Amino acid sequence: MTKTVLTTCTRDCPCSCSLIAQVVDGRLVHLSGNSDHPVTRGTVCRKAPSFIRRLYSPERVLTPLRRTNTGWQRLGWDEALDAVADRLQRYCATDGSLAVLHYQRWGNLNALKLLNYRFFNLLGGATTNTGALCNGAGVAGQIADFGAYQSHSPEDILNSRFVFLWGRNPYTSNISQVRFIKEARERGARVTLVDPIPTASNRLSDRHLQLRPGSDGFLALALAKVLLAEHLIDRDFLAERTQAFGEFSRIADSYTLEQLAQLCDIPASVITEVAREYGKSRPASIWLGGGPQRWSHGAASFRLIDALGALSGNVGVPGGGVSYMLDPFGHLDPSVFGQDSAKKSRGIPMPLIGKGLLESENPPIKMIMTFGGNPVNQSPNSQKVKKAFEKVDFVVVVDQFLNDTAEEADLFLPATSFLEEEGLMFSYSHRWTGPVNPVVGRQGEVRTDLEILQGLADRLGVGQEMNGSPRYWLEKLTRPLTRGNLSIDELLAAPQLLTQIPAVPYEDGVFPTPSGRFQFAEEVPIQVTSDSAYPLHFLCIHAPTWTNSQVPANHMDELPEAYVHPNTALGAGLAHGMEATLRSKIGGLKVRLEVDARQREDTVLLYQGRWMKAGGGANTLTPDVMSHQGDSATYYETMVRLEL
Ligand SMILES: Nc1nc2c(c(=O)[nH]1)N[C@H]1C(S)=C(S)[C@@H](COP(=O)(O)OP(=O)(O)OC[C@H]3O[C@@H](n4cnc5c(=O)[nH]c(N)nc54)[C@H](O)[C@@H]3O)O[C@H]1N2
Ligand SMILES: Nc1nc2c(c(=O)[nH]1)N[C@H]1C(S)=C(S)[C@@H](COP(=O)(O)OP(=O)(O)OC[C@H]3O[C@@H](n4cnc5c(=O)[nH]c(N)nc54)[C@H](O)[C@@H]3O)O[C@H]1N2
Ligand code: SF4
Ligand SMILES: [Mo]
Repeated sequence: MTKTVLTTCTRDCPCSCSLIAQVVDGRLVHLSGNSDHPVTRGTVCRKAPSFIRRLYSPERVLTPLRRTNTGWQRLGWDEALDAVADRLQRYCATDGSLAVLHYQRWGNLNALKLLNYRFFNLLGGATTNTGALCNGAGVAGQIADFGAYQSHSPEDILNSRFVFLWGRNPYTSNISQVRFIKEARERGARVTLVDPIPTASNRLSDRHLQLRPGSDGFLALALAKVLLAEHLIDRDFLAERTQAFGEFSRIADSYTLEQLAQLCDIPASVITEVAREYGKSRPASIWLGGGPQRWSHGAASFRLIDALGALSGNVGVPGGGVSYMLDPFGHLDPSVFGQDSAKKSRGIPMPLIGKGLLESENPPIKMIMTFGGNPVNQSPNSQKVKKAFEKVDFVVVVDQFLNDTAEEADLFLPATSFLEEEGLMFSYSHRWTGPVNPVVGRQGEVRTDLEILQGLADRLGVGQEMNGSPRYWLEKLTRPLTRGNLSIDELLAAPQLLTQIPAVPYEDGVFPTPSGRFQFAEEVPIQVTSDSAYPLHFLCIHAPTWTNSQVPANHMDELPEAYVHPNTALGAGLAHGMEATLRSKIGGLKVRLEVDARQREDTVLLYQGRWMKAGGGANTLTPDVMSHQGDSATYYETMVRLEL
């Protein structure tokens, strides 16, 4: 028997694609895009077949496991939950609830996962992971300027005459935007890509500014200098809607165009040409990706880019804007997270989690429970994180696969995939919700995060407070929406437009900053990163064919490829296809060289995510440094050298 089920992809991905699953005799055979969806419009990415392979993978864990001296041993759910509840009770009684670290990430963005916070709050308040691995610096920069972080609706790009794709590669990480960009170009929009590496998005662009990594702020300032010099600015907007324009102009005056051109490694003549095009095409939009903000000075770079929007008056207008992302959970009821029950709270910033764990005291962390993340692999300075996890008394990993973090676990609890559970999705790039429906029956004995925590809550005397079906909790979470024009039935039946999110932010010209105006940056705390012992920028970016550390089996045991310019290989006495070592000041990683004449000579490109236990581990090279603003990881600031 064949049936189709409508669901929504829950991957940590801006698209939140509406999907149609084809099921034959109870087995998922195909995932396709839902062509009725107004934004994702039938797209589905090339990763989708791997979702099916992961669902049925022989490597997937289907029962709880306990580590013993002789390896992993299966155990029943009752025994597993008794063991976890016993430990939770013990540490809470002797050391206090802060001795437990609840490590939550977003391998599955289903809104129900927010209930995980409720459980740990009911215990009295656990230590949580704070800060960001992903977007914190960029968000901090946008909040400083606009008072919030909001994004234009993806389809609004059709109104643009000029588009910057700035450190953003929709082909890898926002595939549903590709069609809109193509259509915008058909309507005459010109597209400029700003990225230190050549990406598939070169195909979407008329021009590629292959700047020095990390120098985006200088490029933005150079563009601003031309806009100012050539009066390509919106004087009314600047006078009525902005703050600190004078200070910003003085920053621009303090550099020559030639100095800035050298700092970002783009010729002044090209900068002038691009600035003229941006300044003269109205409306013009800037679409930011994560790359320019995974640096210590990431927030400052974003602020200087935001300034271009304000200078040219491309803020609050259709087809304009400086768009990064939306807050996916901003419209839900936070009281459901149960913060009131927590008597204590403490955070360990994710970029420094190894250090934070090793130095934790009063009380030290005795137990960790991880959900939806692979911190040993994905945090900077992985080896330090691994050592820190080893020192913790009791580690419980809730996941689907025995990844690098599971290597450090005492107990492993097998989680459902999004294809086996109910829920609701909120996107971080568009305004549509999406229902998550179980597409097939569950494999083995896997349970949802919610069911696991309900089982623990029962054992710890707070069962009443966690009880309830997915629908019950979704209804509570979405109360701010359902009080308006949407019912829970509608939300669970089909994608719904959240009309409270504006398609064009700041259209009224009012900004939620202290002054109510757009706030220009008043200083430029940016520098070019360099290190004579480690002369190459290590761009360990997101892979086109997998998400973060969810690497398909056929790529797992391959040596990671490092893409370098031929002269870079030659300089190290190496050639295409050879094995080599990348060395940073904290570690080494074996790679296979891919020589590519399109790369910059000062850059190594490597797709991150492969597991340390399979010979990968980009983050064995990335130091644990936190951004100046936004408590974010600074992966791309890492410098390396190439060795035989
Ligand atoms: N296929 C795939 N899709 C994904 C993911 C994945 O791992 N794989 N991850 C998901 C996640 S967690 C996220 S956060 C999102 C978004 O993830 P993003 O980080 O926004 O990903 P990209 O759009 O690839 O943009 C990163 C781009 O920034 C460039 N870059 C690096 N350093 C700099 C710099 O200094 N300046 C400039 N201008 N550019 C720079 C990189 O070369 C790269 O092309 O993608 C999601 N989607
Ligand atoms: N070097 C380098 N490192 C990076 C980045 C980079 O660009 N370069 N990017 C950073 C970014 S942007 C991000 S967002 C982080 C991502 O880092 P993480 O958030 O740790 O992401 P993943 O490695 O994808 O881990 C997600 C895990 O969730 C599991 N999972 C999926 N669904 C469920 C579920 O329903 N329940 C439970 N319990 N588990 C589930 C998956 O099996 C997987 O192991 O990494 C960061 N790390
Ligand atoms: S593009 Fe993103 S949301 Fe769409 S199917 Fe792929 S991973 Fe899922
Ligand atoms: Mo991310």
